[in-house]
Amino acid sequence: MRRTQVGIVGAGPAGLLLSHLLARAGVDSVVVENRSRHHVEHRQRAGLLEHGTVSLLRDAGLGARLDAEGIEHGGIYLQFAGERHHLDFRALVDRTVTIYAQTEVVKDLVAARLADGQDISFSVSSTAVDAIATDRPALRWVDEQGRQHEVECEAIAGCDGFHGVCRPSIPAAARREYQRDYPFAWLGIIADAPPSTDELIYAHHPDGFALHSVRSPYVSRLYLQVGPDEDIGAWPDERIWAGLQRRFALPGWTLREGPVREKAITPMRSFVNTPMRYRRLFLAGDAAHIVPPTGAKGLNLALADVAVLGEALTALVRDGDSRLADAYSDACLSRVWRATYFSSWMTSMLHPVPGDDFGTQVQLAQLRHVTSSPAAAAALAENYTGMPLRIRAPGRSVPSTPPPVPGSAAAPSPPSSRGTGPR
Ligand code: RFL
Ligand code: PHB
Repeated sequence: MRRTQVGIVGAGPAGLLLSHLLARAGVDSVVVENRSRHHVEHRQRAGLLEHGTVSLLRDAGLGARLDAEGIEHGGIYLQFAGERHHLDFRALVDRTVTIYAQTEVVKDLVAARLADGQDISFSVSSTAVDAIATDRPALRWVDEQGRQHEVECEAIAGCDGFHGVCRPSIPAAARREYQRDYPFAWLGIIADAPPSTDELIYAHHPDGFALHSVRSPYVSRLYLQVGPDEDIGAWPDERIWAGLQRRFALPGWTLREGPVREKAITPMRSFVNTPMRYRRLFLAGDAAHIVPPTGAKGLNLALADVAVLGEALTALVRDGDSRLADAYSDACLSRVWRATYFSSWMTSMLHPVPGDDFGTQVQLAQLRHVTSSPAAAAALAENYTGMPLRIRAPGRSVPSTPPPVPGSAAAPSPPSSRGTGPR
């Protein structure tokens, strides 16, 4: 039987970065993925990297294209009651975020792994994990040509997303799930239209939430709140643009339209599985937790998990030291719950629920608070730009300077109101 040190299920951002970090520390891994390389490299998802995620990728030698093509943003706009307000993250917490699509992170990771000689098995089927309670768990799959494979591992990393096979393979009595579903969904489009804004616009409107994000100087990413069971067939492009135009409308500002290249509806859910480990099976990323996309935390959490897991597995399988592996779940869950709280708070503040007039007034009061109080704005900025990683990637040190304390010398200036739109 073939052997490896770490069997990795899933070649999404979590699985690929884990394999990369382990290789840099001299640890051998096998990666299996049930979709094609083209599919994982072109699946439209996240687009926003926290400050610490950018440092992590750079420190792992993955910064070249990110530095050349990533678009640094120093704040966001919050729009409500017919006005657009700017939150200046640089002034508030001395932090920025970077727009760099998940598709590009995955392309960079696949290229780096293949250049390194890593074997990634794409388009597999019948993935299964076995003997996870022992020191020699096994990973099985059937390749594209129908051949069966089995690899004996020292540990298995379940990086196979929310619908993967790893989490359900943990005995029900050994784990607990926490879940909240939201009564709405996001309809997202990619449009060949130059962005109409220099920074992201989160808009609260009586018709529902809308978000204007960007992908490049020529491509916009836009989202619109729809009902939870909405059919994409009921949303021809003209209806989507009309909805976006209404929700973003401001005097003197125009939303540029263009051909819609892709559209899809995403349900909104918060989900956490605890603990994130069962014996020699470690869960990371969406396999362990899901956040609604409003705070842009999912991809960042997935990469933060594997930064911790890379160190823990290196110590376990290379040095025979289980202390970091034992600390892995708790170390990740404190960040996970923090991001779960923040993304559920952002989601609740920005999505009006039809018929809930009381709730809408509370949302508007919260929005007025975060756009007028430097303390409230700094709390949003601190969470949005991301908590410091405070971990070491294998072989390298990730610097982590905490953001300034509001009221200190580097204190934030009050958020500015810009009723007329972006600079
Ligand atoms: P992934 O990306 O789902 O990768 C898991 C991989 O495992 C494979 N797989 C299997 N392979 C082998 N055998 C099996 N049995 C398998 N079952 C599954 C899958 O094919 C897949 O390739 O999980 P990972 O690596 O944990 O990464 C998580 C992120 O993808 C996710 O959290 C983000 O995309 C969430 N998200 C956002 N996160 C951010 O940080 N910032 C954002 O701006 C942001 N925007 C978003 C988002 C997610 C969205 N959608 C569509 C869910 C916007 C949207 C619309
Ligand atoms: C995106 O660019 O896809 C994006 C940005 C910010 C979010 C969610 C998604 O909060």
